[in-house]
Amino acid sequence: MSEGTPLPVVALISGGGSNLQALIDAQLQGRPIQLRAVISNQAGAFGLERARRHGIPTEVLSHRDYPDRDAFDSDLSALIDRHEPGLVVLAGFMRILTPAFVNRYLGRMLNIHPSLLPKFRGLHTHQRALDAGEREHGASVHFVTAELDGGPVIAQARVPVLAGDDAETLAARVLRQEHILYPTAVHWFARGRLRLDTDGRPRLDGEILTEPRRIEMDQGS
Ligand code: NHR
Ligand code: GAR
Repeated sequence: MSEGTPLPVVALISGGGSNLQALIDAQLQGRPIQLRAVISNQAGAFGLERARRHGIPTEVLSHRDYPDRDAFDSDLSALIDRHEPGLVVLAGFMRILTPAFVNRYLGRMLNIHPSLLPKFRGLHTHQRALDAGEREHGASVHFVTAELDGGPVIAQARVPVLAGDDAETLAARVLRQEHILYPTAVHWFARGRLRLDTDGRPRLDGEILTEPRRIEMDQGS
């Protein structure tokens, strides 16, 4: 069953789109979100195919067609705004966004990042966690700010690092958690339970989140 007026959402992707799929599934299960469009900077992204299968409008905007980030981001925001989203979700989106772009969507743009922030901002997080000898790793959902992967963290899911792991096995374990974590945080936002305060702090159910909410599902191993 649906739960009130759905929140219009635009998703930005670059790749496989399994996190997008988790959000599509949440919508199909009656979560109060409506994916209005999926925009990819990569024409071949499999996530575009996932969107098409569900009748969600898709757009490709290749950063290679632009002289600089400002020009790309300016067209990207024009594309997004056409769909009048209440929330923009980065779901495996691989382009750093300019401060002007980020500030336009401040408080209404989320990212899922494959590490336990503030550890391992940026790329290649799984290999870096292994190289650092971490025994625990995971994923974080945060509000996007101009500081790369530095915005306030809302929720995290942890996984163990197991003997014999390589970046691929570890990434797969993290990804399974992401598919629970992201729809959960998006649902909070859609229900008005989650917001970014004017002072830059995230609030959940009226309470300031002094540390990320932990949500881990059962892990077979
Ligand atoms: N933009 C801002 N301003 N702030 C954030 O927190 C952002 C962001 C854009 C993307 C996702 C992030 C991640 O979860 C994200 C968060 C891309 C890069 C990167 O280095 C780093 C972090 C993230 C996304 N991108 C290269 C670039 O030059 C290109 C890499 C590639 O194309 O493979 O843009 O990890
Ligand atoms: C996910 O692990 C996501 O956290 C990560 O890429 C994967 C995308 O998978 N995001 C980044 O690394 C952003 N730089 P998906 O396309 O199957 O959702």
